[in-house]
Amino acid sequence: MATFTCRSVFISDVHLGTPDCKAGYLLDFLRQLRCEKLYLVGDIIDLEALAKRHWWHADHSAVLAEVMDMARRGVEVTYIPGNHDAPLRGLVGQSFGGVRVALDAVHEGADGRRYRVSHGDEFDPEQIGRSWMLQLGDAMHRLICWSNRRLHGMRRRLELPYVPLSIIIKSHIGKAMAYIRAYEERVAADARERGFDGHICGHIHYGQVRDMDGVLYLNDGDWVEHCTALVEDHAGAMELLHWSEQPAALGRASREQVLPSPAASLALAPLARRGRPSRKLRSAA
Ligand SMILES: [Mn+2]
Repeated sequence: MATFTCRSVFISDVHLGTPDCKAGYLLDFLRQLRCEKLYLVGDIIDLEALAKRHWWHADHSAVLAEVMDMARRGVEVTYIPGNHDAPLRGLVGQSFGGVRVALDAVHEGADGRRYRVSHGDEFDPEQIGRSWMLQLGDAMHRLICWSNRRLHGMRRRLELPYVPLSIIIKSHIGKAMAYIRAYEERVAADARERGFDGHICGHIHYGQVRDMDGVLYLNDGDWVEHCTALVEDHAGAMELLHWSEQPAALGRASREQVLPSPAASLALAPLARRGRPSRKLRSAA
């Protein structure tokens, strides 16, 4: 099997325990991965969804088994709970099979840059309380996920690569983009205030590599719609990677140069080299 080698990997918003999780792609990624550090940046197991409705798939167990196996092989695994797996915050400071649970972390890059790592819900004021806006947002998100599943199934039958639908919708909704931009500003301002070179988070399901006035905003995206991971090479360069039939780089930040990931590239990159998938992948959806 081919291997993908790097120094560190950051993934979040996997939402295991929901039918929208693209566990098949994630499993494929993890099985090829050879890294030294793995950060699970929150919302890995959707305990909130599981509490409402029990749903599970064998692939979801396989993802957890793969992570545990990586820890056994000596990979330094850190689990930072998010808002959908918040009960695990009660286990902060403990270790399970070599997986360390922490509220947040400081990652020192191979090039000496220092990043704070957290899920990122603390920068999302709309999470406070269950307002009707949030309920509406939830219903909208479910509708988008449902449409995305339908579209994905259709495209798979036609043997076209996976395309995230919501990113296309989101990119066209000015209000959503303004919200994302304001969120990024809050995260970057906090990193600047704390004296870090950047902040690595997830939460908003919108992967991004961006320089914000000298501070790096790095969002590792999600495995519900976009199947993205943030990876660090052995020189310290950070890259946002989309992983499906045709992996694509969606932004890169080395010490010398930052190539940001514009919304258009995020939406279209998986389409750029459209063709028949080189290998069959299973999907959990
Ligand atoms: Mn979250």
